[in-house]
Amino acid sequence: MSEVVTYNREGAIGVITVNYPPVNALGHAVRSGLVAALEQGQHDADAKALLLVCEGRTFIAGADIREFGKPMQEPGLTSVIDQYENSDKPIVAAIHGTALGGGLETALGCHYRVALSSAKVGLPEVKLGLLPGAGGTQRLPRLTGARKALEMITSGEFVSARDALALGIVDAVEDGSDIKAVGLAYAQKVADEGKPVRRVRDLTDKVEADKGSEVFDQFRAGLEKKARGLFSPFKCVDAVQAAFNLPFDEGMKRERELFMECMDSPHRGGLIHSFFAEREVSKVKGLSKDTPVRDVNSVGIIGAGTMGGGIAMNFANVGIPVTIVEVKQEALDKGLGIIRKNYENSASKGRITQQQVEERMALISGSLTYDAFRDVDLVIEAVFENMAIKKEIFGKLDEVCKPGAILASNTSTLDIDEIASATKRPEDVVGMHFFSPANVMKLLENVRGSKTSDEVKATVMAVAKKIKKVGVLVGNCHGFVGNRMLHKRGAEAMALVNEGASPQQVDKVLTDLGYPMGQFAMSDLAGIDVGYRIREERRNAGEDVAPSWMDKLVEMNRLGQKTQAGVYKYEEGSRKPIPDPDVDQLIAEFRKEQGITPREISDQEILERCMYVMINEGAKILEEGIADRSLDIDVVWIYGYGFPAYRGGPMFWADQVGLDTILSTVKNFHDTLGGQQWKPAALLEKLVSEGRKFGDL
Ligand code: 3H9
Repeated sequence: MSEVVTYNREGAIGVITVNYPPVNALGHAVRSGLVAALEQGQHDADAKALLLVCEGRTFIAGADIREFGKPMQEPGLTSVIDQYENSDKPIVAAIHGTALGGGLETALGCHYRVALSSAKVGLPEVKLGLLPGAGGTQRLPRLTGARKALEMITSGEFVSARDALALGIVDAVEDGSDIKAVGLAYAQKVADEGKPVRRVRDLTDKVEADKGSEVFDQFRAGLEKKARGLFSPFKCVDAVQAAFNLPFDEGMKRERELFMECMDSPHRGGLIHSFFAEREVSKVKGLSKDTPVRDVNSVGIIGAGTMGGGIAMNFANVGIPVTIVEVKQEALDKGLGIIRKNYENSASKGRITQQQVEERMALISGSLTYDAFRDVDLVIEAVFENMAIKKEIFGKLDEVCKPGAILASNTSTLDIDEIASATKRPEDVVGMHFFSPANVMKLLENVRGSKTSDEVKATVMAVAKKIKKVGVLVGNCHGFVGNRMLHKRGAEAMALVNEGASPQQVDKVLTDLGYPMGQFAMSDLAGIDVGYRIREERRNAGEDVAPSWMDKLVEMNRLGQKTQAGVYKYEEGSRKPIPDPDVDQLIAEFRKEQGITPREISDQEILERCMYVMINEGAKILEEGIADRSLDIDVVWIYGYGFPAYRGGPMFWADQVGLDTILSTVKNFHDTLGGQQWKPAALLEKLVSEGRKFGDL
């Protein structure tokens, strides 16, 4: 028998135990082990009932995702589950941790389910671009009815053991931590009471009740908005509906067909890449599990603006006290007031309780003096982008903070080494670049300076995890990974409009690709005065900065969403960008002034110029070692800029387009448009000449 699944008997109960770390995924060894162990149990005359239980941190967390795309080795999961369901002896699944995907499907093939109260269950396949492909779409609705099954399967969200009990997914919930003892006791009860084998496939009452229901069309309509651009959520609805329209075996066949359609869709590859990339980014080159990590039990923040306030909330949310320092009481009061308002908003939507609002606010204090930072473990500076001010601040922090405190800057572009040079402890200085709104966006771009110690790097990565962000460690350069690429895209988008495209045409190409918003809608959200101020500063410093039609908008006090007009106009209380003929007029006049004759620009040219300029820059970023792996860049873009996860991130997307296609187009733009941004990255040329991809690095 396989080592990963064992059979033994305890009294009258035959115990099948899965032990396949880290998450007992249903790889080939587990599937064949499950079949062999079941056979033993069936032949064990002294076993009155069987128990399926897992070792380690969790019940089976799903199919082994690493096997997807490779030839399937028998037995398939559906056949394994059929054999369990058809067992003559009743089988109890004992659930701890998370029973997910194929794991929950296996449990649904058993005849009874008992769970620890800490456990969760779910069918998250949709998050990988799939649908439950081993009976989940046919068995779950037979227990829960259509609506709840659709909710769980189209969202992929987990439900708690107690909710699962209420929904009929599990039969009993027990407190405690010893899942084997809980499972044995339940199986013993089943044996003692002579309970029958109860097959979910045979349950009919919920199916009859929801046959012909309108709920399927309601879900499809809802998904048109929620799941824009996605493929598998719609297939999930089709598969669940089959449970209500077809007999069980035919429903299973339909599920399989739809599952294979999802398997073949490009979204599956992108989402699975994103799943693993999100986990890989925490494994940083040069750091190991043995790298010491400092305790961070208290945090200081400089600046109570939007960024500082959002950052503070992350720490308060996980119980870490925060002190915010501002220059003026008024600014401090305003910042603290906004934090409270944000929490109150969450409470009014039922996301947190009023008591949690008070608990979190109690963890956030304000001060007007740096003395408040004497004992904190980490300080994050979040003032506006000005090197002289940042250096002054870090000089002061160096004097005040205790030895070993980490001094971080939330700068989005500036040189971490220069900031660190204002201190006598550059090894403790690091960038922690949060994305706005900082309490919502999942990315934390941690920036290593040339002298940042390994301990500090490891600590800021651990802090990211603690505050439930995805931390990516990157090198130091202007704009780091995310903004360096974004700036190239922004310049190209501007150039396209100068040459003849409209802002809405550029934005539509980007939203069609799957971005939540285009370049110009994003500028309006951030405020177009930000770029204006930077351009003005550079002009004042004597730099030759090209004029821009955006400058004219700022001079007309069209600053973006905050003034209800920028590149687009906005209706009161709405964030929906509305194209504005006045802006088209202004752009037309600007072109005339500049002597530009506008031309028709195709969507394909917009896509290539906006995306390939980023890919070329991404290749330079890899070449320079600013990002260690292309997946680091992918994760930055998915979690910091809303790049569609189903496309796997920009570098993964580039691999799918084909690096040879991208290189020849980049060369063409270099010849026709010119500019450093189109100089092909040496790495791109090398990869093409070797027939390799970014993902092979
Ligand atoms: C499915 O079931 C299809 C079926 O319907 C039909 C089939 C015919 N496979 O997240 P963590 C690895 S689709 C392989 O850091 P946590 C993960 O990469 C599947 N590996 O831990 C990581 O490896 P490493 C449906 C997997 O405690 C390690 O385990 N199931 C799988 O924060 C620890 O993971 C899902 O979609 C897997 N299925 O969270 C569940 N899962 O240490 C996906 C994890 O080398 N998994 N790994 O980096 C999860 O949601 C979380 O991993 C879980 C644990 C909640 C389980």
